Amino acid sequence: MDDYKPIREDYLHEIAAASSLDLLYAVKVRYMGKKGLISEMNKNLAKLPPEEKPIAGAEIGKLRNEFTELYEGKEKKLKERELSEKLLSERLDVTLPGLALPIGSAHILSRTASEIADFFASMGYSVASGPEVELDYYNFEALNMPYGHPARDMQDTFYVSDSEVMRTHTSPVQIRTMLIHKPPIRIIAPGKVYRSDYDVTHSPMFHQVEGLYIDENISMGDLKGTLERFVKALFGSDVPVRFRASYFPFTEPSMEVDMGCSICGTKGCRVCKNTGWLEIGGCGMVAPEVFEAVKIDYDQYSGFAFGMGVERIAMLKYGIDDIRLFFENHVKFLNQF
Ligand code: 2NM
Repeated sequence: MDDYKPIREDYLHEIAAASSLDLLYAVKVRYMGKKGLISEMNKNLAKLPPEEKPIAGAEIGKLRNEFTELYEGKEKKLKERELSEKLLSERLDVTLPGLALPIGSAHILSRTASEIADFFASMGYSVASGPEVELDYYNFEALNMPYGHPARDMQDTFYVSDSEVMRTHTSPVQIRTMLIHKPPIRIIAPGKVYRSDYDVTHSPMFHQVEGLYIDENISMGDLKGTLERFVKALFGSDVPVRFRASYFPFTEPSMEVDMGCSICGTKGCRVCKNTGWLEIGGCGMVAPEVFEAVKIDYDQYSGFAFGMGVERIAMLKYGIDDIRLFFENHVKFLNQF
């Protein structure tokens, strides 16, 4: 029995000194593990005389129970301590204000394109789209601009291959739509277009919204009324609108659309070059050559088409004098809108 006393003393000390669950567990293994001291003591029972074996055995059992109890008590204490330390170190103050991240917003060009699209949606138009790398055929040929036409000049058009171009307008979307759908057709085609041109009013990539309305008995009056309503919706109901005779290969007759200069109130200024008028787009009645290309019977149907540059509309609306500002994306410029 006396042999067990120092072992018990050591155990009490070691349990008391164990300052973490890991250390405590190591103590347990050393005393009560498979190859621990208690196991060794049980093995040594064999060496005792038979009459001492049960007494010593009972004593070892008592010791094991006491050790286990002490271990469990200490384990509970350490677990509680580690938990409260963890809770303390990971404590969150949920009442602290969050990080004030700057809030983004739609780009002024997106907003202008949406405003244009919203007006035409209110007039019953739906939105159509197509590829930006376009077949020469849809971009030029079907629009009455055959091989050798000046508008196809290498100086303006980015050629991707002999038969493919970066679309120079969104009109090929109208061609694709007319090839797939029968009239009535009432669509707008907003999107990116590409021309090799770069100065304060030209960017090699810019945005257009074009529109097309085909049905029976569609007239110039429908065209003029639609675009007049459009200009007044975007720029104000008292802004005057005029149509000037012009030429496009894909419309006949063709017109340019002007609005009264909002900068000088039509008196004449630097922006309108003293004319009192600003050009905001082009339009016309769809030409018979285009109807032939898409196999729509122009004895039964007629239609109008129009197109405008989104950058130009936004420049006129907000008095922006350099197109490059849209693409440099300085936050101080963007935040003004
Ligand atoms: C414009 C001006 C005039 C136009 C014509 C067509 C189509 F495909 F129907 F023939 N799409 N867009 C058109 C007509 C575009 O932009 C200044």
